[in-house]
Parts: sequence; C-alpha cells; structure tokens
Amino acid sequence: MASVEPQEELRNDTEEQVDEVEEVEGEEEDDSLSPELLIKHPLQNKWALWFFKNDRTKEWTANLKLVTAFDTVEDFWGLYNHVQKASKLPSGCDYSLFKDGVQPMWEDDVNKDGGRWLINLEKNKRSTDLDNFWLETLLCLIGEAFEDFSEDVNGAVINIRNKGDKLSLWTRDSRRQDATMKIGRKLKERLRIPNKLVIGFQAHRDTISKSGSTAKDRYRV
Ligand code: MGP
Repeated sequence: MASVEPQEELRNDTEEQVDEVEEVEGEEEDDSLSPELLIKHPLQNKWALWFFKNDRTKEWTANLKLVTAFDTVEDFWGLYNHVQKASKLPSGCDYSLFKDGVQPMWEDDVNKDGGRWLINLEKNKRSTDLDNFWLETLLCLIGEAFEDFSEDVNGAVINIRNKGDKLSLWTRDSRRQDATMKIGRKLKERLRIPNKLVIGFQAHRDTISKSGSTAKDRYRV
C-alpha cells in the first residue's frame, strides 16, 4: 500500500503494549507501572460498527444492527479480531463503520446532503483484496487519514454481494468539491488503487432517485 505507516503504527503500538505487559507481568512486586501501560490509546473520534443482514421479510432499516462503539486503538483491534472477516460474510450482508451517533443510512442528518466514493470489486477480488481494502479503510477512518478533511468523512460501508462486492466511503456534503476530491485521492492512495483505475463519487440523493442500476458520478478520481 502506498502509505501503510498508520496501519503499522497502530499494529506496532498494540504489539509493543502486549510485549511491555508481558515483561511487567514477569517482574515480581513492581508497583511502579508506567501510565503508558495502563491507559488505552484514545482515538480522535468514537466510532460504531454496524452489521446488516438481508432479510427480505423486513424493512431495510430493521435489518441494520449496531454491533458496538469504541474509542481506543485497543478496543478497535479487540472488535476487529472478534468479528467475522468481511470476505466470510454471506452475500447480502454489510459492515458499516460510522462516527458514533451517525446512522449508516441516507436519511441521517449528516448523510442526507452527502455521497459516497464507490469502489466496485470484481468477484475474484473477494479472496485477494477485499479484507485488506476494508481493514485499510477502517484504519483511514479511525486514524483520521483525511487530515484537514476528516470532518467531511462520516463513515464507510462494505457490501458483500454475489454480483460484485462494493466498498464505499461516505462524506457529508457532496457540494464540497475540493474536500471530496482530496478524500477520493487519499482513499485511492491508501488502497493503492492504480491511477488509471478511475473511481466515482455519487450523491446519495442521486442514488435514492436513480433510474438505472447506478447513479451518475458527480466526481471522478
Ligand atoms: P444497497 O444495499 O446499497 O446495494 O442497496 P445493493 O444491494 O448492491 O443494490 P443496488 O440497488 O445498489 O444494486 C439496496 C437497497 O437497499 C436500496 O435500493 C434500498 O432499497 C436499500 N437501502 C440501501 N441503503 C444504503 C439505504 C439507506 O441508506 N436507507 C434506506 N432507507 N434504504 C437503503
């Protein structure tokens, strides 16, 4: 990946902490534990993981369940390692990670004027790229990789579908061209999507009222 440092940093931090805890456990009667060992590493934002399971007898919103929210590096890894990998979910399921308090749906106040960068994954990518793409996207979110434009980012969704999986990054205002383009470029860079492979951004309003199978792109990178 073009820039994997944040991912490695988060991983290394976690691994170092485990090492340090083990060392300390080995020492007897050491009552001078450094706060670094005791305090979990806070994230800038609190995030919530959602799970969607397609049950055609129910409304779309009734199939969407909040798994849990977390706001530390350690709790993120605890959750990530506990849940099923995206590639192993049955077709029709989604994971969504959104800022806590935002519902992963078009109707939420902070989504209604927004849109999504959409990456369509060919079927054969489920076994090779899908889990890495999803993890890298999660790390972009919790690591605030979009820097000055992190405020524009609401969350991300992975749709597991037999017709082709989809990864999307949701932003809050599709009129913000500069922010939207910078976020799209950063996402491509972090996922190491080659420049020649173009991805599109659609406003949710267009997706809701689309006539064909896909809404028109407002932007492309
Ligand atoms: P989908 O799950 O985003 O994509 O939307 P899928 O299954 O690949 O289907 P396609 O239409 O993109 O080819 C499937 C359907 O779920 C939509 O047509 C809506 O009926 C419903 N749906 C999806 N989303 C993201 C929302 C949402 O935010 N709000 C509501 N009310 N329904 C939604």
